[in-house]
Amino acid sequence: MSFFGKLFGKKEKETLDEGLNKTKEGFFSKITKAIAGKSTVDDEVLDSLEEALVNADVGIDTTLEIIGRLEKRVQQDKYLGTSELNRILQEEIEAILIDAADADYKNFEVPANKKPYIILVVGVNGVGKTTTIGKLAYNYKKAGYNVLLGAADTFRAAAVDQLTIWSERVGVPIVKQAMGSDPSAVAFDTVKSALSKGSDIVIIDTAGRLHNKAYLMDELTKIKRVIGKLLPNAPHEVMLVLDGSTGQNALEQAKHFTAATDVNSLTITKLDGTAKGGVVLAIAHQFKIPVKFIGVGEKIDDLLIFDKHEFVDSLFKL
Ligand SMILES: Nc1nc2c(ncn2[C@@H]2O[C@H](COP(=O)(O)OP(=O)(O)OP(=O)(O)O)[C@@H](O)[C@H]2O)c(=O)[nH]1
Ligand SMILES: [Mg+2]
Repeated sequence: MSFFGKLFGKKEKETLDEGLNKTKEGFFSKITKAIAGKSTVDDEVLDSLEEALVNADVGIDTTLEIIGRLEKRVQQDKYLGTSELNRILQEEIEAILIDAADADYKNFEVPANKKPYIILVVGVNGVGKTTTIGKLAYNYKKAGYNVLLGAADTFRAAAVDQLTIWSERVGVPIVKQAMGSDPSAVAFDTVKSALSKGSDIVIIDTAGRLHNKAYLMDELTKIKRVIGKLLPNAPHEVMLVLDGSTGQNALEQAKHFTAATDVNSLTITKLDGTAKGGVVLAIAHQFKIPVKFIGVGEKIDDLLIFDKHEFVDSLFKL
């Protein structure tokens, strides 16, 4: 049973199925080849499966965990047939993932006792931060929240324009300043405005590209400190956005970012149009931080809650 049950509706499921098409094709042809012509799950099948998973961008650590769990199941049931392998593989993959239900809220909801709820969106350039913010604003507004956007990516003029377009499209207010102004000052203004307006949710965009990596991390630390001065315990959520189409690079980025700054939620974008979606399994397994959302397209309703059951189910659905 899916945790989200009816909340993960027919339309969302179709969007997910469609978004994962390329990954599904790659994943399946590899797994099918690994077990072709075999009737029982022996060492040879497990070896081929291991290779198939690694080649499907699942990553070595996660693949070894999955194979280890399959080996145990095979030991329990010596005559386990390859026909049951798909189902067992699904079960074992699902068991090791961390999803939105492991976060402190589910669906497009935020905790009622944290108002305004501040989300700081971080990640390297081009991963889909601004687009994800537009989609989040749309979904949170639809769920009945008053949303306020903060354009703290002041590094490029186009960044403020891009977020402004999203704010108009969704119909939510935005706080911005001139290009080149201090990102922390924009974040401060945004939170202050949210407090006086009584906004429910604040989503702050940040620059992905600064002069260098140390500067970027310093900037994020400063933004967090400034927000925290206005509102204790804020930002409540620091969301790291990762580009799923970069496969193992996304995993590496997640490692570096989470080591340098306190991230407490993950969003993986661009899963449509890539065969590297297997990396979601690696990310959702290897980090204690929940994957909350996935991006499966450029349109406003192409952001989905990451529900591990639905994800694995779609991945294995032919
Ligand atoms: N296909 C697809 N494209 C996406 C998705 N999410 C974002 N994009 C596209 O990726 C490109 C970069 O997205 P942005 O939102 O501008 O990325 P960003 O992280 O804000 O980039 P910077 O502001 O330069 O740091 C845009 O062309 C988006 O339309 C997705 O889920 N699927
Ligand atoms: Mg941006």
